This record gives sequence, C-alpha cells and structure tokens, in this order.
Amino acid sequence: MKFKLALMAAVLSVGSAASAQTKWDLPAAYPATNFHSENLVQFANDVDKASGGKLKITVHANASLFKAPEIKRAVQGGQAQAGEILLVNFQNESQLFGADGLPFLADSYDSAMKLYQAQKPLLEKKLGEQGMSLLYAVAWPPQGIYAKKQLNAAADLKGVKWRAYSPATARIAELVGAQPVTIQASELSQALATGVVESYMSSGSTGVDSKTYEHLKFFFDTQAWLPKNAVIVNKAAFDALDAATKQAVLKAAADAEVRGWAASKRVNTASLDTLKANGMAIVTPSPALKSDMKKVGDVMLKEWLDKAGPEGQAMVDAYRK
Ligand code: PCA
Repeated sequence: MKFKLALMAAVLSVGSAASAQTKWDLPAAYPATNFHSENLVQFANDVDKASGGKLKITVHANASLFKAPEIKRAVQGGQAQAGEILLVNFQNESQLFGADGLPFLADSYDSAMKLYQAQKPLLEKKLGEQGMSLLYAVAWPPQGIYAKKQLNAAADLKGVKWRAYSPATARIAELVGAQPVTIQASELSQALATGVVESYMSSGSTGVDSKTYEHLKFFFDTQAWLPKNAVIVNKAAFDALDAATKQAVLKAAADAEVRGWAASKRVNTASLDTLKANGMAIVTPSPALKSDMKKVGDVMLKEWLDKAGPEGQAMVDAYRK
C-alpha cells in the first residue's frame, strides 16, 4: 500500500513535469481566412497534438499583434517566439530576401520551388546569424496587375497611384512611371476605398482578401513572380524545447510546407474565379505589356545582381542550372 502510494506520487510528479506547458505567440500579417493563416493554424494544431499539449502556439493573424514589417524584428528580439514574414519585405536588409520578388526570374510554381531550393541555404545562414531559424516557406500565387482600365502597354501606368508592398514593387512603379505608395495587405481595402491607390501588383488571393473587385475592374494575369511567406522561429525559444517537442515542431513545419504549396495552387485558380464572379475581367496581358514588364524584370535582376554580389550570382546560377 505504502509502495503503491509512493508510486502514484512519483507518477503524478512525472506527469506534471511532463505536462509543463510552453506558450508561443506567432504573429502573422494576413487575414485569418487567407490560406497562409489557415495553414499556420493547422501547423499550431499539429504541434499541439504531436507534443501532447506541451507547446501551445497562438497565431495572431491580420497584423493584430505586430505590423508586417515589424514581425521579423519581434521574433529576433524574442517579443514573439515565432512569426510569419513576407521575405521580400526585407530586401533592403539583405538582397537574398528579395530573390523571389524579381519579375520573371521564377514565374511558375515549379520554378518558384526551384528558386526556393537555391535560396534556402542562404536564408538559413542569414536568419541563423540573426538568432532565428527558418521553419518553412510557402509561395503566394503568381503576381498580376490590378488596374482600373485596360492596359495595352506599361506606358498606360504612367502617373497611376500604385500600391507597393515591398521595395521591389515600389521599384516597378518607378520604372513604369507610376506613383508608389507602400501599403501592407491589412490596410489595402481601405486604401482602395479612399482612392489612395488605384493599381497594384499582387496575387488573386490578395485581390479576393481585399475585395479589390469593388474598386478595380481589371486583373492582368502576368504571372510575374511568386513571393514567399516564411515562418521563422527565435532560436533561443526553439532551443529551450525538449527534444521530442523540437521534433514535433520540425515535423509539423515540413507538413505545413507541403500543404501550403498545394493550397497556394488551389487558391490561385479559385481566387481568379472569385474575381471573375464578382465582375472583374481576368486579362491575358498583350504582347506589348508583357514585353514591357519583362524589360522591367531585366533591369531589376541586373540591379539585384549588382547589389547581391558573388553570393547572389551563385544563387541565380544554382537556380538556373
Ligand atoms: N499578397 C501579399 C504579398 C504578395 C501577395 O500575393 C500582398 O499583396 O501584400
């Protein structure tokens, strides 16, 4: 009897040590209904299950905890243990973050995946130096041009109020003579409603999220690039987990990456259908518009290579091999 009680006490104390719970915040910048955010919630649920409830991750969608450009620093500083960032937002910090925002360098899901594989070791190195690790990354659907009117060539964008979400999308505006205003996705529908912007490049997914069809009637399906969201983790927070929980996080991340790319492809088709159903014209770009945008891409790749140096060149070579 005595032995039994002692055993029970031992079991109970092991039980309570094992159930010590860690809580992480994971800020994200896109609406809860966006496929990236839904994928994050499933990632968090998978981690919860696989860790036996030891690691609880709360996803804060729609820039509710930190604004998009602040998430990376929050994870680096440990104000958030993990976060989802749009890599191209950080191109000014390191060119390699902007590789997937260069028009027509990688303009399909297959080439975007290939570019990701070439970019990944450099991302891991850079994030590692900053005290963070990459958990997974998922591409947005291909980027096209939203506009009020028919665009026959890039010259039709002259003087147009253009929403940029990154240094590269602002550079595109400069190159076509549009007026760039940087606005993150969480403020996009308001900017459209108030007329602060009247054109932009993004995915069908963001067009649906922001109900762009209420303001603009054309989407030119240029399929120019597929920027990626990356889910990153503070290294000290990750290192503090026990081995089994670490494993649970890595496994859930690998699953989320596969699931996310598949979801992106589905959402690409579905969102263009939704835009159409809401009265928007989905237009195949004219040869002139296409070649104008290709020229923009050529200029930007050259500028990028100049800034990125040998490391950037090696990455592009690895991608093109
Ligand atoms: N949507 C995000 C980034 C790329 C995309 O497709 C945005 O427009 O902010």
